[in-house]
Amino acid sequence: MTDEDIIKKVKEAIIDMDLETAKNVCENALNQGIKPFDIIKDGIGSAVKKVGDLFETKEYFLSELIMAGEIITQIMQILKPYIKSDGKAKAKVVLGTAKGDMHDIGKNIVRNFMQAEGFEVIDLGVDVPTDRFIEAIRVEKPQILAISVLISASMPEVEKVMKALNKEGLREKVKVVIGGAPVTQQFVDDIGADGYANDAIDGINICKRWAQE
Ligand code: B12
Repeated sequence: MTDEDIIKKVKEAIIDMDLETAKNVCENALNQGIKPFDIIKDGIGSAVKKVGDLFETKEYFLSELIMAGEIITQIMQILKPYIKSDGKAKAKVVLGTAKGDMHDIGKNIVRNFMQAEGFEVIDLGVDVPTDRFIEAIRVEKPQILAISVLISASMPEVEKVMKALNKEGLREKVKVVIGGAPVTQQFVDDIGADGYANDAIDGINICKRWAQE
């Protein structure tokens, strides 16, 4: 089977909610030498887009979103050991999902990649209110703040964090990168953050650049 065929099978297994096949195909993909991020981007990424579309058109329901989330979490456990670092120590990052938002699969992928790249990551979890972000920045003194947001309703919460950083005099102390499906470069510019990441690798490349500055 070609790499493309096998990645297509990962995608189909997630859309079909077939956990066992998804796990088996992922293992085959890794054995065949396919890079974990290609599985994440072209397999998982395009599957979740389809699952999201089916949810919007009411062909799938919340139970399918939950199941897709569970399958992806389990696939990530298989991929994690294959995500390798170049070993150089990087910067400290405070990471969290915006208030009101419980999505954490993308955030956890970002965390795994960052840790593999030698970043020290303080993961505040999901549904993180502004105060907790601010407190963590005061206490941990990270060089980077990374926020994930998946639902549009929580996007204003990210803006609140930016306003609080300014108000508390912390804005100059951290670079801020935002990622997640509804985020755009325009949104990042509008709220005055520093970086927009389309996917985890994009985000990590931005952070690596900042760490070297
Ligand atoms: C799985 C899923 C769930 C699971 C989440 C499980 C979990 N533990 O995370 C559950 C079932 C809990 C769920 C719940 C809901 N969900 Co939901 N969910 C999804 C789904 C299908 C996949 C999301 C996912 O995990 N993607 C896989 C990861 C790998 O992709 P990702 O998150 O985009 O992350 C990548 C990049 O964006 C980036 N990235 C992400 N964050 C960050 C951060 C930084 C700093 C960086 C650098 C990069 C980065 O890197 C990642 C890897 O490359 C999406 C569909 C979609 N198109 O996204 C809907 C979706 C996000 N959900 C949606 C909705 C509406 C809901 C609910 C409101 C449904 C309901 N009626 O209850 C609730 C919300 C609950 C809440 N308060 O948060 C909508 C949001 C619409 C919107 N724009 O507001 C979507 C888009 C579905 C849709 N098309 O309608 N959901």
